[in-house]
Amino acid sequence: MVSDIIEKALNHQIRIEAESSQIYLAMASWAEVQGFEGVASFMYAHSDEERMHMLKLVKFVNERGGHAEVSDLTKPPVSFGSFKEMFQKLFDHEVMVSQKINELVDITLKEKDYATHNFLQWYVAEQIEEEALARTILDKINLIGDDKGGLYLFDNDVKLLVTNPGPEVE
Ligand code: OFO
Repeated sequence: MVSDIIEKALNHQIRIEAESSQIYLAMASWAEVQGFEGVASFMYAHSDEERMHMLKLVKFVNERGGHAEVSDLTKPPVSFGSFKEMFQKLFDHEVMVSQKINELVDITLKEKDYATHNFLQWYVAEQIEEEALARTILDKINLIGDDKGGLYLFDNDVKLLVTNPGPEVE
């Protein structure tokens, strides 16, 4: 059984994961409109992943006798300036999420909720990967700068990082 404190903290994380999914969906749409299909596929897939992170938390809260809440969400930006700015935002966002996960882990220790603590280890490992990937991409984009040819090649490259290319709409 989850305590009220843990339930509230997990519900807050559910909201953060849902908002992450929305932000990356907005990035995908913006990239697609700019004609950068590779970046768009990467962002669509990333948005799906965040939804999966959210669902995993929903299931966990409910399985442990709590009630996972679906909350309202903050509207993400419509446009992102440049790819450099967009990937910087993505990196900063992942750093913020890692911090939130760490805070959650801290709460589970204070509450002596070792089951939730154990469950959250998956998120701790996932955040290490997500931050590393975001940093790698940001380093690449910083090297390219505003060079159009470089951006074209980068768009092709980033496709290779996609395991699930996202929605197909005919
Ligand atoms: Fe849910 O891992 Fe990114 O934000």
